[in-house]
Amino acid sequence: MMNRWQFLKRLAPLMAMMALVLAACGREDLSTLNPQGPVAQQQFDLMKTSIIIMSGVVVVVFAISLYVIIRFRRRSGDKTIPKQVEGSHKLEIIWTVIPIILLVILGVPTVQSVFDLSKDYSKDPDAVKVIVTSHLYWWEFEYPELGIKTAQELVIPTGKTIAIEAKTADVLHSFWVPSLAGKIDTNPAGNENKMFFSAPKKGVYLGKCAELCGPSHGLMDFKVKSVDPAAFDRWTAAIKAPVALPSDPAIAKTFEDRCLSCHAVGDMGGPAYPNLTGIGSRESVGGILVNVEADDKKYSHEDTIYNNLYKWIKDPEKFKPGNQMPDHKDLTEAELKGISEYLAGLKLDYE
Ligand code: HEC
Ligand SMILES: [Cu+2]
Repeated sequence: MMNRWQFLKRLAPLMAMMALVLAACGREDLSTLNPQGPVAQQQFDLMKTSIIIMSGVVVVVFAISLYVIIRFRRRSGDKTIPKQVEGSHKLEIIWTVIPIILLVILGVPTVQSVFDLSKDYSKDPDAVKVIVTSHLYWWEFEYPELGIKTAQELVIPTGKTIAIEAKTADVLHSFWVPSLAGKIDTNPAGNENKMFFSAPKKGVYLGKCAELCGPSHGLMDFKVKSVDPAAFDRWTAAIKAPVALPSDPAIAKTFEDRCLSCHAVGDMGGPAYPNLTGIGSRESVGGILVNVEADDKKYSHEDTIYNNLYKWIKDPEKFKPGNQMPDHKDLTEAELKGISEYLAGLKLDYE
C-alpha cells in the first residue's frame, strides 16, 4: 500500500499545476474578483456572501468534528457503549433549522440578483443596443439603432446601459467580459440571449470566448472600450464617414480585388466579415495582436499597428490556427506594405 509520504509526493505535481493555473487566473483585467461595473459588482457580492457563509459552515463543522473526535474517543480499557442519541428531537431540529436559515440568507439575495440581472433593456430608449454575433474566431458588434457594424472592439459610452443581444453565426460560443459582467452563451439555431452591463469608468476591458469552440478558441479575444459619452458620439459619427481607397491605384486595385471581396471599409465591400473601418485606431489586430508600444520604445504605437497588420495579412493562420481568412503570402512586398500602411492609416478621430 502507498504510504502517506508517497501519496503526498504523487500529489505534489498536481498541486503545483493547480497553483500555476490559479495564478494565471489572477490576471487583473480578466478577473471577476476586480469588478469594474455594477453588474459585475452585484455578481461579486453574491460570490462573497456565499463564500463567507460556506466558510463559516466549514469552520463550525470542522470544529465540532474535532471536538467530538477528541472528547468522545475510545479510551483504553473503556468497554462501555456510549449513550445513544438516535432520534434526538433536539439535535434533529438544530441540524435542520440552521441550514434552512443559512439557505434563506443565501437564497434571498440570489433570487433578487437573478431577477435584477435578467431585466430586459432592449426596449429601453436610454440603453445602447448591441447585437453581438460570434464567429469562428471573431466577434461582430452591430449597433442596429446607429447603423454601425464593427468587429473585435465594442466601443461604449461610460455610464450607459448596454443592452446585448447575443447570437452566433456558426457554433456555440460564449460572450464574456469578466470585469464587467458574467457570461452569456451565443446559441446556434437562431436563438438569441439577452444581457446587459455598464461601465462607469473609462477603460479597456478584455473579453474572451468562454465556450470551447475550436482550435483558436483561446485566441478569440475582444475588447470593450468605454469612452465618455461625447467621445462615443464622435466615434459613431467618425465610423460612418466615407473612406477612400488607397491612393496608389495599383494597391487600391489589389485591395479591392483581394480584400473587399470579404471585408468592408466605409460603404465599400462585403458585410459578412470583420468590418475594417477605423482599424488603425483599434487596440489590437485580430483581437490578439495587441497594438501597444513595445516596452523598450523600439517601435512606436504606429509601427506596432503597421507591423501587426503586416504579419496578420501575410499569414493569419500563424496567429489563429483554423481561422477563416486566407493567407496572402502570394502578394508582393510592395502590396503587403501598401495595404498595411493604408489600413494603419484608417483612424477614427474621437478620443
Ligand atoms: C475569404 C474572406 C477574406 C478575405 C479574402 C480576406 N479576409 Fe481578412 N479576415 C477574414 C476573416 C474571417 C477574419 C477574422 C479572422 C479571425 O479573427 O478569426 C479576417 C480578419 C482580418 C483582419 C483583422 C480584423 C480585426 O477586426 O482585427 C484584418 C486586418 C484583415 N482581415 C485584413 C485583410 C486584408 C488586408 C485582406 C486582403 C489582402 C483580407 N483581410 C482578405 C476574411 C477574409
Ligand atoms: Cu468561441
